[in-house]
Amino acid sequence: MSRWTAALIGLLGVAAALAAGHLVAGLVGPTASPFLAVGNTAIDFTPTPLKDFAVRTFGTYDKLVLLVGMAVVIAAVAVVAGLLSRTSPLPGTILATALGALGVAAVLYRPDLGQLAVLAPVAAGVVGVLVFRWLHRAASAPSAPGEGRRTFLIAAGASVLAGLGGQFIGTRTDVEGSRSAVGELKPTTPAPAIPAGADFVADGTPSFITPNRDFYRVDTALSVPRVLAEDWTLRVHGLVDRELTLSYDDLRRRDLVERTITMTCVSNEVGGPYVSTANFVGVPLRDVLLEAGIKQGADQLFSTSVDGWTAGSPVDVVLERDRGALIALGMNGEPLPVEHGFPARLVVPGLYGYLSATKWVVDLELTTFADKRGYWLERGWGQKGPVKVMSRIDTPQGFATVRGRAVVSGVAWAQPTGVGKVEVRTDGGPWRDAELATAVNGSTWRMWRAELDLPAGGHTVECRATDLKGFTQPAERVAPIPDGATGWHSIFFTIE
Ligand SMILES: Nc1nc2c(c(=O)[nH]1)N[C@H]1C(S)=C(S)[C@@H](COP(=O)(O)O)O[C@H]1N2
Ligand SMILES: [Mo]
Repeated sequence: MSRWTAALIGLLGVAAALAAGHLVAGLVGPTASPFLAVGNTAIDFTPTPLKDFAVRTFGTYDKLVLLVGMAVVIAAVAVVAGLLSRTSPLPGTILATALGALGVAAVLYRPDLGQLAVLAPVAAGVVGVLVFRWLHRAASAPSAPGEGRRTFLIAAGASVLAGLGGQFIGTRTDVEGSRSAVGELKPTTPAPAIPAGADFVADGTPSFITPNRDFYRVDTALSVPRVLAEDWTLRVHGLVDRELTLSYDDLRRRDLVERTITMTCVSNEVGGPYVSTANFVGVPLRDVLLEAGIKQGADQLFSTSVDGWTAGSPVDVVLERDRGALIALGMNGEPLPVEHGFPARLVVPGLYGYLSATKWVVDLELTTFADKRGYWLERGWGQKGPVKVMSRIDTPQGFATVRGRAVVSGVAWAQPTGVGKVEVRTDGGPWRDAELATAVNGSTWRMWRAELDLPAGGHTVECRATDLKGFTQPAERVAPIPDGATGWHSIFFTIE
């Protein structure tokens, strides 16, 4: 058997295994697909520094990078197994079995998958072994001329069909249909209109409201959970006087409030992009918790998403009357986009998302920090995540060349207090006040601009914000882990 044939047998055997797993997963739970289950489990087991590196480096594409990386590794292993199997099919058989076993382990580890889901990786293992041995036999001892080639084509074609079939069945849940059926979520209390002077878009800041398609996205979900509004419920339990189970209709029939809120990710580096602002529509979280009645001693609101991700928020913070924490159903005039948590998510102004902003939320448990630890707390991030005062230069971009008078502009945030001042300085000189855009509320970012009168040549510009309580963003550069970056953003640019 030639090396090419041997390598191809390895590849086709593994492709058949993954395709069979994907097909069965379409029936028993899409994330049970061995490829996705192993990927999701890999995400959960990835050491925190590597995960932070991935979020930092690849941003929203981190999952695509992981999927492609996994495909490359699996293909390489498949080729090696094929090459080792030139005389005996044993190495390939072992590989297919190992793939199935890895898939079973990954599926059992996933909190969102039932026992039935192991059928998907089991199918992958069995089909992988059978197809591999069948191809091997056809190539090493063909009973008719051309049998090898014919067998290969059948295996490749059937794998493609099975993979596509699994994808089709698995995504047949009509989550977009459910989203459109929700219709308009009309707030009884709309947010005040955004004043005209709230941003400096003409000078290069982002728009005050971030369009949904541009809103940053950070989560551990390799495939976005697809939950129908009509199937969704939220359970409130634990240290409460009465347990509640709320349906989507229960929530949307209440008086909905709309709040303009800036969300921030703790992984955001100084100058980074993980901050966005939206009008969220929902039910005050405080009201729901008070209805359930919180028992003495509960200091943690432990929220769980449908895919098993968890966050622990301080109870005293989510209960603050002025905090404005929401069980959000809508975002910028539409039901939440699926990637941002449809049917429902939490939004707590002034807390980083990792311990408060659970998307696809299905469970709220009142408990204690001593009893339970959320996903990122378990992985080395802080227990309390108040958003730190921060400012960012958006224009000019680093290393840009500017003609004539330079205008520097950007955003600053200090939720829930609000930004009182932004200062800029050039080339290490004295600080001077930037012009602030109209404030919207303390839980949103604030745009700023300053005109610079500088000679031609290279310059460094820095900014720093002060909140309305007088606290100024510190100079000290601190990395995001464990509770958020600090330091002044600084940009080098050239005036022509
Ligand atoms: N279910 C779930 N919710 C989640 C996360 C997650 O990984 N899974 N990530 C959190 C983090 S770290 C942040 S910063 C925000 C980001 O919300 P966005 O993707 O809508 O911007 O969601 C939070 N909610
Ligand atoms: Mo985050």
